[in-house]
Amino acid sequence: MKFAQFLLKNGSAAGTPRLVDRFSKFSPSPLSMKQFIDFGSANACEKTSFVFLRQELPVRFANIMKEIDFLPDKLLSTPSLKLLLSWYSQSLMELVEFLEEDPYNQNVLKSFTRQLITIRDRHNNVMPTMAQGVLEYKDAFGVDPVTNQNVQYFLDRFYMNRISTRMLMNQHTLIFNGSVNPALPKHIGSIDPSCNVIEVIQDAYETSKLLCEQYYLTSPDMHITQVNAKQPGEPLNIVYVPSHLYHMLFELFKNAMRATVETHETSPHLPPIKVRVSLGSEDLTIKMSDRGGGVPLRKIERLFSYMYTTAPSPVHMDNSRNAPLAGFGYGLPISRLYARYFQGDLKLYSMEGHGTSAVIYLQALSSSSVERLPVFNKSVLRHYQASIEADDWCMPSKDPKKLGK
Ligand code: P4A
Repeated sequence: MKFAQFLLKNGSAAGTPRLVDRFSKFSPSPLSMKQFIDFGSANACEKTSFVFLRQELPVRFANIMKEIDFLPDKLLSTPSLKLLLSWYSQSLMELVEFLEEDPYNQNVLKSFTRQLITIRDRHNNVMPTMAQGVLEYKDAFGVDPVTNQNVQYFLDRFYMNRISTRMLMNQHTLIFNGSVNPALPKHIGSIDPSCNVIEVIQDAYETSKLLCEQYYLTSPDMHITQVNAKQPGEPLNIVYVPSHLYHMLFELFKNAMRATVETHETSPHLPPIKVRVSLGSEDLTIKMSDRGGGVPLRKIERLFSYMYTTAPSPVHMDNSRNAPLAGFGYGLPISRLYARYFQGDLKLYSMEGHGTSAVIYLQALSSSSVERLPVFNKSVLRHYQASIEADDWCMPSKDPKKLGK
């Protein structure tokens, strides 16, 4: 009987604390776009990828499991969080079994790839399950600024970890399991070495427009302008994961359309959504501006808050196709994580009364596109153990008029 099977028979989580301790002592190793591409190029070596992943995936899983442990007990004890933890324990155990296996044995490589698919599928529902846990916590204990801040800190790290482990598993299974995708022969797994940004923008716009028309029976036009400061006149291409870029743009288009349609309900004309793309020597920047009335500064942070945006609940919706255009869920915070994952960012600039500009910053150079990963260490601990201190900024006085009397 194998080690992991032994542990399993003794209850799903038994024994994993030791594995978590052992592997969380290592820091995750961020990969660059170049390294991702090398794993999948002509000299693609399944053995090298296997040897890397059988260590790196346990390290990434263990690092985040260590952090899950520091969540408030009231959240950890929900059925949702227990289920979620059992997935992580199970996957960690299954992965470490491969540390004893022979990388030169083809059958080992085959079964590793199959195992990665099993693990990826097991974790498919992590987001709705975590959201359910947060919802239960919120319903029972309410939201206060400190809890909101801690949940935000944790979930940004947790979901970034998830984006990264799925990226690793996807790359390995796409490159070594299948043949080349005949529709996308140049792709390296999920990476497009010459991702045409304008095409992805048009794609995301069209899909969002369809949803918008289904729901509102109308939709705003889009105007694109582009500047290639590096090579004037050339198309705007970068090395990127098109599905990540699509995810961000689709989210931003849904928001822009919703705001535009809802603030111009009575007007026959909808102001177009303006998208400007520019490629400089460091950044590729996409700015999407709408005239949807904007959001006051006070409420901008909330649009990125997991706690404030967790509503009851896409999980229980009969048909997710009937979902209104945006409005709940983790669209914006997750989109920002996708942007940050390869050292970019996503920001909102709003002018209340006028409209909103959303800006996506991406690294223009593949040498600068390196994974941005959370690591468990002492300064994380400090963060979770921080007590509630008195705020070091004054509160506005309740009634200034009374001061003079
Ligand atoms: N004005 N501007 C935006 C929204 C409003 C906006 C909005 C009322 C608020 C919430 C929402 C969708 C739209 C925008 C573009 C953005 C973000 C917000 O990228 O015009 O769903 C949660």
